[in-house]
Amino acid sequence: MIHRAWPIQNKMRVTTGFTTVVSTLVLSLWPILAPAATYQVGSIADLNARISSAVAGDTIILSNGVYASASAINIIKVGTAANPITIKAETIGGVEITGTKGFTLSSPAAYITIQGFKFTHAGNISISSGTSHCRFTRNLIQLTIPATNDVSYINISGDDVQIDHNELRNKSTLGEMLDIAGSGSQVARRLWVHHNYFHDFTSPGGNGAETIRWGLSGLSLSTGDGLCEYNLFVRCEGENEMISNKSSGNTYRYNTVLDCDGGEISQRHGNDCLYYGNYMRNTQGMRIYGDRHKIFNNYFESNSVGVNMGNGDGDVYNGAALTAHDRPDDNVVAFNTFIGNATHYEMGGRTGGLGSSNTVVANNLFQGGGSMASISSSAPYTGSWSNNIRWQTSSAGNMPASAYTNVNPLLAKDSSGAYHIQSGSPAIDTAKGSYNYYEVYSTFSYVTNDMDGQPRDANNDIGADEFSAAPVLVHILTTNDVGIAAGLTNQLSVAPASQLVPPGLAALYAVSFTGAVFTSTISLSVSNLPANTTAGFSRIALTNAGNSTFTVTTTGNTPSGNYALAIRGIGGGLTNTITAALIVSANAVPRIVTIAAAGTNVIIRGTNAQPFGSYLLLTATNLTLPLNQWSVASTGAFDPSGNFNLTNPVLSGAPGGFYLLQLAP
Ligand SMILES: [Ca+2]
Ligand SMILES: [Ca+2]
Ligand SMILES: [Ca+2]
Ligand SMILES: [Ca+2]
Repeated sequence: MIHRAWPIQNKMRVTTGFTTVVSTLVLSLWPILAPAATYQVGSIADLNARISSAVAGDTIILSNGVYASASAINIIKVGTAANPITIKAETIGGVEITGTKGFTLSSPAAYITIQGFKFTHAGNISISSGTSHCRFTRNLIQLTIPATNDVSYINISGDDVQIDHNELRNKSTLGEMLDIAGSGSQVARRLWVHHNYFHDFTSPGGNGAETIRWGLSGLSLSTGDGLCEYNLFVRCEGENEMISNKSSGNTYRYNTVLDCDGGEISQRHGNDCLYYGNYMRNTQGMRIYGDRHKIFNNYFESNSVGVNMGNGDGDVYNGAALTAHDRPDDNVVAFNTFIGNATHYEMGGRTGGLGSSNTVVANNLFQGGGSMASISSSAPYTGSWSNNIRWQTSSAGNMPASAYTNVNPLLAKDSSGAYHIQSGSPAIDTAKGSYNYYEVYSTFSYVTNDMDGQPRDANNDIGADEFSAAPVLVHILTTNDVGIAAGLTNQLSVAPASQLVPPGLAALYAVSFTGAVFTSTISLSVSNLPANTTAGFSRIALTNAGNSTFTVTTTGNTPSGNYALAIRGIGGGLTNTITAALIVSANAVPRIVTIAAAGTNVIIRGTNAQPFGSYLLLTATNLTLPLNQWSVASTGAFDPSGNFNLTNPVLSGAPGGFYLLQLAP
């Protein structure tokens, strides 16, 4: 197939013969004047050409296939909020970009959406400073980076970037999966990272292999207002800092971090960040530097450490270098659930360390595992401890006896695999406000929900879980919740939506599947067929994404009528249904719909014929002439839809005539 970079809706109007030529001449002028349109292209060269002339609202579709890039695919175009420029794969996961480099978005690019690609090229993806509102969604990113190169999957310096529903996997080189910088001393603002699946980052050795590095020391006092939520991280072990936050005012919530041995969420630089509603299991927990962070509603299970309050080697507020391990001041660790961690809460040692100051540790629930609080005596530690629950931890460590109640919190695992408090738990309604080290009282008014996303009631429960019957909005994420196919509400599509067939003929539909779960397979079936009809799919099983031709074959005994065929795709725990209309006509009688003179031609159009059936076009000057004396003007076959469109030359000065369509025997 030749892919022409014309608007698709206009391609559909191209018909046959002389009409094609006219359409080509007209349509080739359209892009100059074009309003927003949808284009399909089949090469990198055509993609680049179409990008270079894109206007707000355009959608550019790259046909499924594998394409090798020889250089960056540069984008500097500007869409709008209402009319973004969308560049997408024909189907999600159906287009792979190999070669040297993928998309590079540079100033002033804005409102650009990149959707559905598989990126395996060697160089990074870049969203530069000066861009805004660009989005990468439902892409699979597994770059082919030479082993000794320091390359990130995506470098982000633009504002209002959205990175969602991507799968970023299998990295083993220096460089981040998401490398967030900025411009001047300002970190990229309002970045939204959500519903991504980050997994299998193996250590190349050394620093600079964070799964996400959000800022830099030199940007750390600028406010990012970033939001990192509903992401799943599995086996992200590029280095100890699984996430390294190096800017201020960001929120990390509702993420799930599993099996990142030695990997931690590192609050490395910056102030005023929120960490809440995160689930961490078999990791190195959270490590905190900087001031005024709030760590609440988190669920820490079977980690080497739950929360590691850093031991500073400088105080940025008092002029220490931005690269310092800023002494943690005025942080809050409250309403968390700690289960079976080797050490639940600690401040480690540091030679000459400044320690940490004024940390509130309150209303947490500790069960099993090792020490509740292991505080190095090599540096100052100040704070307050109050109203925690301890049950079967190996020791209280440095937590004062007045700061906890030793009582069974009645925890039990629910179907999501997380321990929750049960009816009758002493944690229910027993949380309290707390004074900090400086005798300032807090009611924790910002704790308005729990680790399930359920609202806190009038009397907060101790720990991350509020005992509640409200809908659960947050849970330990699985691969069903994140990545390129998560959240798609209708993964099946069918085209055309309706087919008309006379009895005895077949109707063909294209069924497309864009994936329920990345690794899942669906099997296709159909119901609601008319009597005396058979049906089949060219491919019964589709994995991740693909197409199947669905054929319905009627017989002479198929009753006429209008049938809503229910096509189902079942798999991955989901059933998707889509309806295709099949209209079985009474026996076909072709008819001429229009007949008109056009220059030296007469054009006859008609419908309702047997698809692919043969015909004779007869002509005579005298309508009463016996049929066997009419002459044959032309012969041919009806098109697949049973339509016909005949162009016949008429000699200049010829007398008027009559036409008759005869079905070939
Ligand atoms: Ca690091
Ligand atoms: Ca500080
Ligand atoms: Ca309560
Ligand atoms: Ca709850």
